[in-house]
Formats: sequence, C-alpha cells, structure tokens
Amino acid sequence: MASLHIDVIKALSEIHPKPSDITFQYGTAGFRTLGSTLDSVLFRVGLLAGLRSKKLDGKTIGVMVTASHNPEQDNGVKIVDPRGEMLEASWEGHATTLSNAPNTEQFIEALNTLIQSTKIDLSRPCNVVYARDTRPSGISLISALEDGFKAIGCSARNAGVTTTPILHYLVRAINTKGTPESYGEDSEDGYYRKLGLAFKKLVSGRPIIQPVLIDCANGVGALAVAKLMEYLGDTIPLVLENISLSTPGALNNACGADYVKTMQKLPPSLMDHLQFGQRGCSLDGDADRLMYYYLDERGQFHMLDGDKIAALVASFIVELVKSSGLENEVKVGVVQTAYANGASTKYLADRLPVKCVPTGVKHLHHAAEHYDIGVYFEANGHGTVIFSPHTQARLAQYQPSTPAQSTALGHLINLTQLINQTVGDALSDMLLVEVVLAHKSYTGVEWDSLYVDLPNRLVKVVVGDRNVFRTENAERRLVSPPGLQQKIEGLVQRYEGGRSFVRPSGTEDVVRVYAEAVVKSQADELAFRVAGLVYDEVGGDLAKRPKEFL
Ligand code: G16
Repeated sequence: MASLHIDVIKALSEIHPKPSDITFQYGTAGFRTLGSTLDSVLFRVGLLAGLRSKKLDGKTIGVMVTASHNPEQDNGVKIVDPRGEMLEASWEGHATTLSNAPNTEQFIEALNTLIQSTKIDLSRPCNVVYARDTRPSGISLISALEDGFKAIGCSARNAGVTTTPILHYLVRAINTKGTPESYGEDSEDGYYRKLGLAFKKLVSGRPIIQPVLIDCANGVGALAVAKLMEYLGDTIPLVLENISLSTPGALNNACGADYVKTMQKLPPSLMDHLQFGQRGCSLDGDADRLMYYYLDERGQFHMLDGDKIAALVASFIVELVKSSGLENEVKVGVVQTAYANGASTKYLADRLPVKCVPTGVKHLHHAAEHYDIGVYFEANGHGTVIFSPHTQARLAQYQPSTPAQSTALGHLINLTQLINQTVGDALSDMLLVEVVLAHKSYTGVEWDSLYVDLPNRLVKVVVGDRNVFRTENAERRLVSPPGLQQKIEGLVQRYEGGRSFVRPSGTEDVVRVYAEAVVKSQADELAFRVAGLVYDEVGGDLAKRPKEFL
C-alpha cells in the first residue's frame, strides 16, 4: 500500500507555515483574500489537487491562481475538476479544513483523514495543469503551489500566464484528448484556433463588423485578446484599451467589468476613445466576465450586462433550434440569479423556461445541465451556454430536410465550437455576441431595446463578519441576522415596483445590496436605505456610516 512521503511533505510544509491569525475559507470562487497571506494555502492546494487527481484515477485537475475582479493586492486560487467545471462541492470543505490546520503535524493528520475518509488510493498517478493571471503576487504563490505538487509527487504542467477560462478549456481538452468527446487541441493556440475558426464560419457572408473597443481591465485579457486577434484575421476589428500590465495598481482600477456593472458608467479612461454608437465591452482581471455598452448620440451611457447577453443569445438559439426543425426535441432553458434585472426575467420567461439559483457559476452551471441547451448568465457578465452530450450527438447525426434547416443546423454546430462550454469566458462570449448581432443586423441600440431594464442599484456594505448574513430561497430572503428581512420588506413596500435583496459576497469581505424600483432615483434611494439597515444591524459605528446610506 503506497503512503505519503512524510519527510518531503514535512520539509516543504515548514517553508510554508500557516499564519496563526487567519481563518481561510474555500468560497464561491475558491480561496480569495490578500495575496500576501496566501502562501500556505497555495502549498496545501498543491497537495489537495494532487489527491483529487489520484481520487479520480489520474485525471488532470486544474489550478488557477487569480482573484478575478478583486483589487490588485488580492489574490486567490481555485481548483478545476476534470471536465473543466468547478471543484465538486463536497471537496470545498476538505480544502477549507486543510488550509486551516495550524501546523505541519496537524496538516499531515488532516491529509491522512482526507485520504481515509474519501478512500484515496495513493498508488494512483496524479496530474495537474496550472496557470495564473498577471497579479504580481502570483509569481511567489505559484512557487508555493509547485512545492505542493512536489510534496505529493504529481506530474504538473505549467500553462503560464493566461485567462481563467483558457485554463478551464485546457483541463477539459487534456482529459478528453483522443476520445470521442475530444474538446479540442490541448494548448492555448488550440483554443484560439477553435474559436477563430468557428467565428469565421459563423460570420461568413454577413455584413462587415464595425470596430469593437475592448477594455482589458489592465489584466491578462490584454494578452489573450491580442493572441486571439491573430486567429480572427480581418473578420472583426478589435481596439484594445487598458492594457497596462506593468503599471502597479492598474489592474481592475476604475475599469473592467465589475467597475462598469457597479458604477453603471463608462470607465473614465475610455471617455475619449468610445465613439457615439460604437460598441465597447469590458473584461475583468481574469477575463471570465463581460459587460457591453455604447453611448447614444446624446452621449448617454447604455449598459448591456449579463442579463442583456442572456436575452440576446437565448432568443437567437431558440430561433436556430426552430429553424433547424428540432424544436420538439431540443429544449432551451435559461438560468439566472435573483440579482438578474426583473425586466430580463420577464422577457425570458415569456419565451422559455427560466430557473433561479444562488450566485456562483457552479450553481448556474449545474442547473443549466438539466436543459438540452442551457443558457446561463449572471447580471455581472459571467456566463455561457452548454449543450448536453445528447444534444451534441443529435446535432451531429440529424438529417435536415430543407436548405434552411441545414443552414440553421450548421450554425448550431458552429456555436458548440465557438462557445467555451466549461465556464463563463469573456473572449468566447464577446465573439458570440458579435455573431448574434451580425446575424440579426443589430447595433447596440436594437439589442438594448429587446427590453427596458428596470432602474436598479447595486451597493456594497463593508462589514466585520459577512458570515453573519445567511440567505434562503435562492438568496431572495435573509434568514440571519434575525429580524432584518422584515425591516427590508417594510422598506421595499414603500417603493413602487420595489425589490431588494441582501447577500454576503463570496469573494470580498462585504455584503451586497441590490434594489430595483420603477424610477432610478427611487432604486438608488431604496438600495442606500437597505444598505443603511445592514450597516446598523452589524453594529456599525454611526460616525463612520457612509453618508450616502441616508
Ligand atoms: C465569482 C464567481 C461568480 C460570481 C462572483 C460573485 O466571480 O465565479 O460566479 O458571480 O464570484 O462574487 P460576489 O459574491 O463577491 O458578488 P469572479 O469573476 O470574481 O471569479
């Protein structure tokens, strides 16, 4: 019976001691906090990823070092399961336990408990692939991670500096290589080639696409889009902005998808760059979120968020399924969260089944798997479309009976290649949006007018302990702290068309407050008043209470 190499683990673990004053938690998107505190976590994740691979008989596991939309000083790490999906939920607890063992001895004890309780055969091989975004703290965190791989003895492939969705793609491509389910070449070039080829086919014969401006959030998306452009040829002119990878503090600072969604305005750095009517879009720090927008002729900003992307894409796919003659066998459905704009939910629910789940791609992805074609997007611009294996097989062998059916079928098959089905991917989503717009001959204006957003506001409240806040009913109701939900409902009733939800963030030490009302000023007021309730509830110091919380 093989066993752990205790001496090696001990020696390496001593180099990566756990800080005594921090409790770590594997949350919505893995571990995420100040980069300077994560050394021990990365080492331990290295071992955990190795064990996960052994448990799955040597399948390649992914590890991504990123803190996505968070500020530059934060960093994080998440584990990717063999099909490119998020780590199985039951292992999130194991990750939290291992990360909090106070010293080497107890860490080894925790490893042994995990091995026994999950019945891991240590003689199995283990394989991992890993990458990081452009955060400066990523360099040393990667070497801590590599020490973890060494300690468990796994074969590790370094995918370098790349986007989160590319790492997810690589995991699936490696694990399906040479099988009937092959997902594509297992290289970054293979990813660009796959997307580029599918895009070219989908826009062939369509009118010329006008230049699209891309705000790269001063992150890794700048590198990825530049490479992708080589594979797109002259099919779509892309203008890259916010590409300063070496300016300290620039990452996600007053730019990027999260800035656009929360501020509901154009990043100041794009002010003189985006022409009236031109489409622009913002990526986040690891290029898994996408927000679109345009300025109308009066210079007014119009945001086209994840909800608008879902509406555009889902309607297009429904039309293609219908035109291909498959509408009786292929069912399209949408998954959203409670934070989706109420008008988008109404628009979608009038046309196809819509399910609401808690925030976090893992929840949306799993719910979307229940449809033949599942479209999922969070309002923050994180999402994708997944085609069930059965649907993909059906598309491959279906015999259309008219040329129109054949054309629609061809488009659907090309979409399965264009879309990164493993996880939300800003690059793939951007190309998908452009394909739909090209097919519908829409500008941003027509897209925007699919439905009119209900005025809304997203606010964050800094609290001492976000774990005090717990929700139910897909985050629509607070169950803790007791009594707060009733107070929120009391307030909401006073606003026409009022809706407001509160939930703890899964990635930052804050509580998020969302509010909607029929008038913008009322939505703002409701959001700030609910934020005020939250602030007071957690014993906030009144003197420090942000003045906008009324
Ligand atoms: C991560 C998840 C997203 C989720 C977001 C929520 O995004 O992958 O599915 O929407 O966290 O963050 P919060 O709970 O702080 O609002 P990302 O892009 O930060 O990896």
